[in-house]
Amino acid sequence: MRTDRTFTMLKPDSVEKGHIGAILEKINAAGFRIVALKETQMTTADAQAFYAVHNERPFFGELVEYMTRGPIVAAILEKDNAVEDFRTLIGATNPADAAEGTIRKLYAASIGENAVHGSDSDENAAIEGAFHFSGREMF
Ligand code: IDP
Ligand code: MG
Repeated sequence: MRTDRTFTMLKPDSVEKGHIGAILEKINAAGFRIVALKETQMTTADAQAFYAVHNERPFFGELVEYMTRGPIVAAILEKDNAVEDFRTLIGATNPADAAEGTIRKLYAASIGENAVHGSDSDENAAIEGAFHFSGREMF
């Protein structure tokens, strides 16, 4: 299992607010190389599958609604210790708890609309990257 890749999505709120460029710049400045990148929109079935681990949670319906309401930017990122370092860069799930300078502190509105996704393990990074990208889209 490789440890130098993670997967991210700039969620619909980030795209709506025009934050794609600013967030990609933060990612770049933190030393991540972009392996794959695209703007796309998830269907309801896509979001239900992507977040299946949360399907018993009370916020699941709201999460699927949010993640499908507009386009996202999906990306695979490469750096040593990618998963952990990217979670540090984005900050806590709830922006109220996120450290100063983190992407969620800067750009997230709430625990629900929190600007970005970051994989939580090397295994999930590989699964989530493959969910959005074919091998021909990874460089
Ligand atoms: P993470 O994105 O920091 O890994 P998870 O617990 O995996 O956080 O939750 C996935 C996503 O579900 C969050 O990023 C957020 O968009 C949403 N979410 C998590 N907790 C809540 C909540 O309490 N209310 C509404 N939405 C939530
Ligand atoms: Mg998570």
